[in-house]
Amino acid sequence: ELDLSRADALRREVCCSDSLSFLMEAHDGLSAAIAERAGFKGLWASGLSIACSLGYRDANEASWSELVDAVERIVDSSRLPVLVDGDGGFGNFNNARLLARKLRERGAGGVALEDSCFPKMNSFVGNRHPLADIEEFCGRLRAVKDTIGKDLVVVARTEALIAGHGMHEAISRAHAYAEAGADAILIHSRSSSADEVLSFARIWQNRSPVVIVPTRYYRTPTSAYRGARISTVIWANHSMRAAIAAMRQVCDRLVAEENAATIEPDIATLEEVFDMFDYDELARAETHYLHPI
Ligand code: SPV
Ligand code: MG
Repeated sequence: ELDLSRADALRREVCCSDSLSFLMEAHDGLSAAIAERAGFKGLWASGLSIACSLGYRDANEASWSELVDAVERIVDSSRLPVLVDGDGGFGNFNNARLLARKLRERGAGGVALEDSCFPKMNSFVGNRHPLADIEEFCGRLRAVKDTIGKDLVVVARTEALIAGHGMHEAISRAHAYAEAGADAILIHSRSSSADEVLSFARIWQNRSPVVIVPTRYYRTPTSAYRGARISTVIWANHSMRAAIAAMRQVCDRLVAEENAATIEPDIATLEEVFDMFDYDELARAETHYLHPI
């Protein structure tokens, strides 16, 4: 029941072309809770950021079960719907539908599957991103749709532009994936300008909702996406990158200064830490259950 309402909540966010939605990256319970408190309405469980937080490379080094465990912490730590980066589904149609079933069990609202081959490599690393055969990938999408029905939003992501195959290939793959039952199309680009995704959106004409990831083309104002009737923007890795910068700075200063006095004003207070996960509730519960009056 909870899962269904999260899928419905995610569908409202991701599949609505009339208003632009934003999904914020989360990679653990803490980043999920912070994003919720900041006011985001949905989360992106980023493969890159989860891998990074576990000390892995974004190359399918984390197993599907490690991903599912990370998603559970994200789901449990906020009330927001979570779109999970399922990479290519960890194998063929059978691995993809198993992943989808497990994600539903852990309370995800949706899964994004990309047309890469196992093991995948992060879209911004290197130049070798072989694409899956269209029919084979459509089989993964159909297997997932048949298995989890309406219980998860299914976003199909094409890496056609990342792989250098051009707009024609991207559009014809989007057609095939929509036909296979995808609820939305994620068009990924490594260009430093939004021109590619905007021209995709122009040609695609909202046959199904469009999701974008402006990691490299971060300068484009959001109004351009509203104008193009993009449905969803994913801020895919920004909490993880903020954490790297902040942790690095604190470590460097502690090594150099051997003293925490100057750092104290720049880091979260312990009160903020305890407030984040409602330690007061535990104290009240103890009064109720351990020491009833
Ligand atoms: C992720 O956040 O893991 C993504 C987006 O898939 S990207 O890293 O841009 O490929
Ligand atoms: Mg990813």
